[in-house]
Amino acid sequence: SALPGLLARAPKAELHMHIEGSLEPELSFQLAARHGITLPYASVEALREAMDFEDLQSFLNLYYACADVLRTEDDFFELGWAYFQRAAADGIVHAEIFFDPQTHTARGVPMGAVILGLHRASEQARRQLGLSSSLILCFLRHLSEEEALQTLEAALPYREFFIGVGLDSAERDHPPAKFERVFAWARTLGLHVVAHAGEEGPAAYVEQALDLLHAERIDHGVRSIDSPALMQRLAHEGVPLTVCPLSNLKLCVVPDLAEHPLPQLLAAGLRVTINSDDPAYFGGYLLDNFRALFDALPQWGAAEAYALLRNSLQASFVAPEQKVAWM
Ligand code: ES4
Ligand code: ZN
Repeated sequence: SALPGLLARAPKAELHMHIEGSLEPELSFQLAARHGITLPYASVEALREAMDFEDLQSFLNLYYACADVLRTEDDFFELGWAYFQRAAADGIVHAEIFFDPQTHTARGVPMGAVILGLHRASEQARRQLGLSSSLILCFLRHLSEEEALQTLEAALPYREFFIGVGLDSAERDHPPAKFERVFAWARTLGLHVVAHAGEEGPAAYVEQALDLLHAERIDHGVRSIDSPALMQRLAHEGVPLTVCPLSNLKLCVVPDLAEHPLPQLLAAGLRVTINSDDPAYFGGYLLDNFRALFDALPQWGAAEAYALLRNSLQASFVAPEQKVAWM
């Protein structure tokens, strides 16, 4: 089925997008030139050709290497502003954006440069594009909980500029249980909590994210399909899943979009949303994800499209009045 044209302009929220994953090769080369950095690729084309991944880790290696060009508050502003312009063009009215401070502070970039640059882009997007947005600070799960605790502490002077914490990076062998204390602390600070789980890791990691971290949304969560009991629980509790179809395809989480578990998740009553994850690396922004998905699923039509859009607004962390105004 073709995606109804109306959908392109319908108001939608994006809830799972890593701002470092929106770094387009052109901007990478511009920033590298600005800072006198030599990238390990000869050209924009050579860097694009390197975006052929076999799993999550092979992607993360390139993603962390490219993030090295982000050095100053202005770099983070430009990164954020480029995303917001693309998001507005896709009809996104609200975005809750992940950032990975540890990727930057480990290289000597100040926490303030990261957060204040992104915040300035967010303010400009609100004023000039009518697009609201919030930041979610993600802990890198391949690092220790001690380092996550230090990161949250370093971000406390900027507490007013982010609304929640998340958990990302290499999932295998880094279960949610490893981060129970730092998530408990975040909750006492009034922060929202989300976590990547069930992308490459098992359904049991989704259960841990719910039971131990008290995650309000699960990022990815596609491996929940392996556990009928968990599927029932997610449907019953109305836990949103932020699913990223092109990401799953590019990282070989699914062999083909036609075999994506999304139709089963939606049919089982789960509150699923569609998101772009790392759009500069995975072949497209939010509408590209919708288009690719609907092209691959002939059984889906306008009813499914609107359910997914409604879920995105409903699963956001904005005030209930704002949700009503959008719908
Ligand atoms: C990520 Cl696709 C994905 N999975 C886990 N962590 C990530 N960080 C950026 N993209
Ligand atoms: Zn992600």
